[in-house]
Amino acid sequence: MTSILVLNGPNLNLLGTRQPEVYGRTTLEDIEAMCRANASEHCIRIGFEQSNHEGVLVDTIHAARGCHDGIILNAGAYTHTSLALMDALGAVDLPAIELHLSNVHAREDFRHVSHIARVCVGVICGFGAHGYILALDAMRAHLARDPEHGA
Ligand code: CA2
Repeated sequence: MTSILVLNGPNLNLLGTRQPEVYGRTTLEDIEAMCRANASEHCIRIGFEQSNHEGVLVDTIHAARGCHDGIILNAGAYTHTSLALMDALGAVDLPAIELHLSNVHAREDFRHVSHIARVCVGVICGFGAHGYILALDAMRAHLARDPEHGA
């Protein structure tokens, strides 16, 4: 059965509690429930994880090899700073999608830079919590096209 890791970076555990005008009122637990419902509808498995620590995110990406067929990563602010996450994604040879709740291109200049995008098959941003469902749909479609990782 196809399995997708949904990995969330720093501060995303605070979703729904602060800055609702930017990130909405949906909590990360709500998003996990939405992702699990979508996965079961499409008969796939998901892993759903969050860490505030760059090294833990690197370890989690490494551990995805052999367990998951693709990675959806909202790396939070590490998107804009982390060469370690870029290297980890490049090393595991799993298709990855970069995801953001907000439209990072409509925000501060430093959010326009992504070190992760170059090792991702695509980027989804600006659709709030629904972006997670868009990313799951996009990853399923991508895996279905790829005979090495297909269902
Ligand atoms: O839009 C996104 O999903 C981001 O990845 C969110 C990151 C930000 O650094 C990226 O540029 C874009 C920040 C996550 C912070 O989440 C909070 C949630 C509630 C309250 C405060 C922060």
